[in-house]
Amino acid sequence: AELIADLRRAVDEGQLHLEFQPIVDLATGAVRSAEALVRWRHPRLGLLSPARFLPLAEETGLIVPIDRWVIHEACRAAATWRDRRTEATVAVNIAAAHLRRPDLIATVTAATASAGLAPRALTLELTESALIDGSEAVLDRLRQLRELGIRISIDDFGTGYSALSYLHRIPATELKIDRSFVARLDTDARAYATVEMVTRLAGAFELSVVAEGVETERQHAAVAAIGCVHGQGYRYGRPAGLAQLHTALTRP
Ligand code: G
Ligand code: G
Ligand code: MN
Ligand code: NA
Repeated sequence: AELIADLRRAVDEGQLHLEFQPIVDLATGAVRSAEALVRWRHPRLGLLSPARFLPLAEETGLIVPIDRWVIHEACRAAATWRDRRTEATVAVNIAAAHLRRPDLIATVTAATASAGLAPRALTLELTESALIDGSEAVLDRLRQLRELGIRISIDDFGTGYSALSYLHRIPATELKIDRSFVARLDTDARAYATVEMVTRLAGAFELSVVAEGVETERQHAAVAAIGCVHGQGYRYGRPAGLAQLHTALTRP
């Protein structure tokens, strides 16, 4: 309960910050994008990961102002790195509760405009579960976002209901293969087949595809051999501050 009051203050008092994790082109290693991940430096408890406070934020509705802050901050950050690599995009995670709000469009529009960022440089990561219980209004909102140029990525793909029919309806631009499949690639033929299938599915739907949670050389070789285009994980870089991402972006 006390943590709720603290969290309410956290946004206003500037206790949140972002880390960025690179998303690379598997063939060249070049950084193509970065996922923004929120962190909370609590005055007494120290650095808290999203796992510690996002569930609470979701229960209390505080997730919406937090996500809003993240979107603004991520767009500002992306504007600083677009001088270095003009095509690199930024990805932010959007909570289900936020997706249900009509004002998401206004938030995103304001954030990109005030940062001077092209809408196509922003990706919204949505989980399957957030999309599955999505109403017609949510689908309509996603279509409007797409028309503005915003990219839509389906996060943790394969872990939700995976009703393939919804892929036909959601105007996605990308699938992110959940890291649980990547983690078992070497030892589990079914995990391997899942990564293969999702990669082919992405190809057929003309979607970009990211293998998440690539940690080892073997996993990197496997996802590259399968034909996955992009990778994210400790093999390429951990979530880190903006300065470190700038360095990664200047690597060829
Ligand atoms: O960075 P870390 O592995 O601790 O993140 C854990 C989870 O928190 C991930 O599933 C990620 O999607 C989620 N997350 C991180 N940052 C944000 C954010 O700004 N908004 C929302 N809604 N989720 C986030
Ligand atoms: O659910 P989402 O994909 O948004 O979660 C992103 C989270 O995954 C981040 O919190 C990040 O810390 C974590 N992550 C990123 N790369 C790796 C990895 O290679 N291994 C593991 N175990 N976690 C990772
Ligand atoms: Mn994500
Ligand atoms: Na994910």
